[in-house]
Amino acid sequence: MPVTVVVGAQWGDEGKAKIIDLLSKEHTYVVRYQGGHNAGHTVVVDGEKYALQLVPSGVLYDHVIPVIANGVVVDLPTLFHEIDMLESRGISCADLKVSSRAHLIFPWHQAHDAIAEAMRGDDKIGTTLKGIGPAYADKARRVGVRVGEVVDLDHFAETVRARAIAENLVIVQAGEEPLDVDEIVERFVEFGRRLQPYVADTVTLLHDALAQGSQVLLEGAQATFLDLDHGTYPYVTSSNPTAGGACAGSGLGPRDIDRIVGITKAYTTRVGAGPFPTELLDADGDTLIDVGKEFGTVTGRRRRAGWLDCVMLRQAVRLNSLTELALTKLDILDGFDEVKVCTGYRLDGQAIDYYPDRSDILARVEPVYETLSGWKTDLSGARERGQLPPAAQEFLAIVEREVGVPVNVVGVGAERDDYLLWT
Ligand code: 2SA
Ligand code: GDP
Ligand code: MG
Repeated sequence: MPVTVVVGAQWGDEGKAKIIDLLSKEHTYVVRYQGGHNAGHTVVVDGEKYALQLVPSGVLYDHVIPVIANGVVVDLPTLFHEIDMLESRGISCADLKVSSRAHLIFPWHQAHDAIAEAMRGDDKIGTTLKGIGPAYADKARRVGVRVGEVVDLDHFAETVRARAIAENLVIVQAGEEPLDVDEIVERFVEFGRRLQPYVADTVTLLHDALAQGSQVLLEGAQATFLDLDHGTYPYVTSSNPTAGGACAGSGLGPRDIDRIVGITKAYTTRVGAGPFPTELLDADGDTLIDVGKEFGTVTGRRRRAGWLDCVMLRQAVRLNSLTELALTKLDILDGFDEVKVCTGYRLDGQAIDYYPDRSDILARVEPVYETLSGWKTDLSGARERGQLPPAAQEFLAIVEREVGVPVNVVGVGAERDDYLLWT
């Protein structure tokens, strides 16, 4: 299996990093292919928590070469803060490679993100305000600054200055304070200098690695239903987390990939605005948030929570060609008397057999639930299929039946080893 993709099957925070950490044991290259420091990927090892935003989650293993590929938008202050944090904890980032084709995030992107959100009034997206959307917009309108430009720092300084001056015009027009151009140029030239040893042609690197028989893991951030094309537009991020985006974002071709793992929680969460058919606005929802510690890894925002939605997961299988699921946080359902699984939607009283293409329609569907009795057992110590109580086994069997792909791994705790193999 030379190339595996890991993709969020819901609205993010499914526990992708924990599964990537697990799969990293058998991969040499772990590659982020989209998003930026809006991501918060958490790995817990021996009680030590690592919350990663840009550096791939495989970094905790010595044998892994972490790669930030062309599809990522890179915030240099965050990248170096993260490298310093990891190195101060004994984790080397010396092998890190950053694609020369990746685009950089600058302070004006964050300013534009805030202005755009403010202009939406009550209909905010609920972005992370990290400048992700504006950075991808600049890439699309061909005025972005790419990582490779730091190899010539004089030219880089000129480009950054010109961009900052142009963006200040727009910022002032929006009634905001202009940015300090000299300060930005000076600071980013220093970041650029520090970035130079990490810059690489990661497309050639990854193809050469495959030719030599290396195993490559492509790490998605955010998730299928935050995808710019296939998510709940406009309440989405500005990249393509879906498996197709893994090709564009890394330079590997579709035929290089043979395993695509969708990550789902045993329930559903979302942070930010947008439709959410199975959302629970009652005590059960509060329990999922409190027991599941559902707060944004980057922003600390309280997430929204609801029951597992198999209609979404079926759509995620189609959109990503998922070969399997990994299901995390089954342990969070331990205390419930009853557990529900959404197996269908009704629209205006009629059952529908498709995933609505419009957010306003999705906001109107009513979930159809199958209700199971809870297992009321602490699952955190379970390490084998047979150690799961019958009700938990039934839950997993329903998911496999409804979604149509096998569940291979089941998470029962936040620690690296808190999982069991289901198939
Ligand atoms: P953006 O900032 O432009 O990408 O925001 C657009 C939407 O994408 C959502 N988004 C996320 N959703 C879940 N988790 C994310 N990462 C952090 C985490 C988020 C946090 O791990 O918890 O700390 O709040 C993430 N990043 C972007 C975002 O909420 C908008 O709905
Ligand atoms: P990601 O963005 O998909 O990598 O997910 P986050 O790191 O944002 O959020 C997932 C959270 O759940 C993290 O705090 C993980 O440590 C935690 N987690 C992952 N898998 C499990 C699990 O099986 N059980 C429990 N209790 N926590 C888990
Ligand atoms: Mg996250």
